[in-house]
Amino acid sequence: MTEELPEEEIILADLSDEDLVVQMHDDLYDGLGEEIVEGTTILLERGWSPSAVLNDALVEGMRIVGIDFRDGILFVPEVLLSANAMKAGMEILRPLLAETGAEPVGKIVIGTVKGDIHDIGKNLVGMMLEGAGFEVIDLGINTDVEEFLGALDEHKPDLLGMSALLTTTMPYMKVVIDTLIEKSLREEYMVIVGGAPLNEEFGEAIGADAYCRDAAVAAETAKRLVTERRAAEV
Ligand code: B1M
Repeated sequence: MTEELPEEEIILADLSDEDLVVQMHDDLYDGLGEEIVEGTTILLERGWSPSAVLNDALVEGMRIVGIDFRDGILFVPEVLLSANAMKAGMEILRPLLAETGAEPVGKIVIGTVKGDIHDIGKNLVGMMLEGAGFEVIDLGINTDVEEFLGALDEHKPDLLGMSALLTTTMPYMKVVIDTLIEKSLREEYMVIVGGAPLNEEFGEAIGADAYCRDAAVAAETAKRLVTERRAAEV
């Protein structure tokens, strides 16, 4: 009879930065939220910037999860655990990314469109926008045109931001923009869109003001659009 060897416990704090990042990719893959929180904290304590932890440890880990999800190696329940682990890490980074002494530069209403429940990218965009000095009103996931219109009316933001991760839900962005046009509201708000299946061409085709490939670009673009509009109003 063979004796089972006990699994060697990995002490995250003992790992080099490089090994810790690789271990965090594995932990994200395995949906281990506590380990992701610990790894995130360790990297920050070692002087990593919040955006480096976000991109190298969390976003890269999720990219790996996405490949195996696409290839049928991982399934929805497992990916949900990974998503929750990622969110646990993001919660630690949120206040750090949002730290800004600056005056609010503008207001944005954002949401993931109807039929779509992916919110990690949208949450990241919200964090980066907060970090860039925006007040962010986040409508969450599965947001229909009435909810978008209601929030625009209530909050009177400078911008509307929509996120979609599915090829089947991205056309809904056009439904929202067309409704704004129908109600003669399109000129009131600048519209930015983003999400993995979108591209520049799609953004133009649906009549958005800008397509943003990632959260950092979303923050830069939102700032630029607000500055340009304010300058044009003077
Ligand atoms: Co989903 N899923 N999923 N999923 N999922 C994708 C998107 C998919 C590409 C996986 C794959 O096949 N490789 C595929 C879509 C295929 C397609 O349509 N082309 C897919 C599928 C098919 C599905 C289901 C249909 C699976 C099923 O049920 N059989 C189902 C649909 C549910 C629904 O929405 N109705 C589903 C479900 C899920 C989970 C619930 C398990 C989970 C979501 C959990 C959550 O979000 N709370 C999930 C996940 C996690 C993914 C992957 C693996 C990761 C997405 C993610 O969070 N990425 C994804 C594979 C992938 O994208 N590689 C996949 C990390 C995030 C930081 O990146 O979201 O791209 P991303 O955001 C980026 C940019 O896109 C951009 O900035 C962000 C940060 O830089 N961005 C914006 C995003 N929004 C923006 C808005 C902006 C500006 C920039 O302005 C407003």
